[in-house]
Amino acid sequence: SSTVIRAQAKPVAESIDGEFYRDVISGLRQRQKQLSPKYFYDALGSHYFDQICQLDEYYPYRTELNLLPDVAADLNDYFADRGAEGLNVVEFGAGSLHKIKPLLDGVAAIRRFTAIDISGAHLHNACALLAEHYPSLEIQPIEGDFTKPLELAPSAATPMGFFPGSTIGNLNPTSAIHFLASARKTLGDGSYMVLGVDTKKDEQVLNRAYNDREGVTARFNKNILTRINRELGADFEPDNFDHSAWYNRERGRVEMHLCSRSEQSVRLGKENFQFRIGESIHTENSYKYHPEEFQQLAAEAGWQAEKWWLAEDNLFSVVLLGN
Ligand code: AVI
Repeated sequence: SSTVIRAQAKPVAESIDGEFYRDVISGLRQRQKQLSPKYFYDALGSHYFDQICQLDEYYPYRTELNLLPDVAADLNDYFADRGAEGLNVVEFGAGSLHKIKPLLDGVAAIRRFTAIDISGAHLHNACALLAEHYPSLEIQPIEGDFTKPLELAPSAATPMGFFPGSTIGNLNPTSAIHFLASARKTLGDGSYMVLGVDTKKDEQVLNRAYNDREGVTARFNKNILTRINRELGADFEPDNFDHSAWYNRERGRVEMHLCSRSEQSVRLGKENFQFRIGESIHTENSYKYHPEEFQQLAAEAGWQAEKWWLAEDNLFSVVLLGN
């Protein structure tokens, strides 16, 4: 049977003096109020995100998933004669582990799988399910914030980072460079990284993807307020905020906001935060990149683009980086 190595159970930041609290307070004190999108992913938020991935309008998930078998076939050839010790795939922000399957099915060199995610319960369930289907794979779940450096369990296998879904787009370009540099440190010299990168495209396609007709993205967005109420004791009325998302062409990103429907005051700890009608909390950016733009960004973090895959109509891209 498969080996599940060292499950780390570290609560993320739920206490009143913890990181979550400090981040929320400092975000709400800004002139443009903001919250980090990493806090979307509690159990319910992860569930909403899985629902988003099934929406017609949300092209990134299925487009990347359809591209991954081709990626896997090419990676299989690429790694066929590079090192007998095989590959340790390290997935950053592993979520539901749907994306790793095409790689596990198609790349013979993969021996080990290290899955890092902030949502512990979700991660451990997903790893247990994966272990049933891949009995000879070594699986290591790590509960934690993938944007911070971490230590991999010692292994002779060559590390290959995996960061699908265009999650890199949720970091601003400077943070994306920091993340890629920190991932390079975690993975080490002579390592690789496979990333999903969403492309710049028709604005209507982008706007539809973040404004679905069923309102799932709106629920996903507002859930961050429900989470702050539950875990930090705030008194947000989530229905007193409107979901708003649009493509900002100048910045090359889709922005998500929560806009106050009325003049209102929200209490958190000892502070009251005032909202004007229409005033927003900026909850997420989703940057879109031309391949050349992304290649340049990766180079600043010490990575070279070895291979690119583009989906039909250039709707989404996958890149293999090496160092
Ligand atoms: C996880 N991430 C890549 C998604 C995105 O498209 O930026 C999160 C998301 N936000 C709204 N819909 C999906």
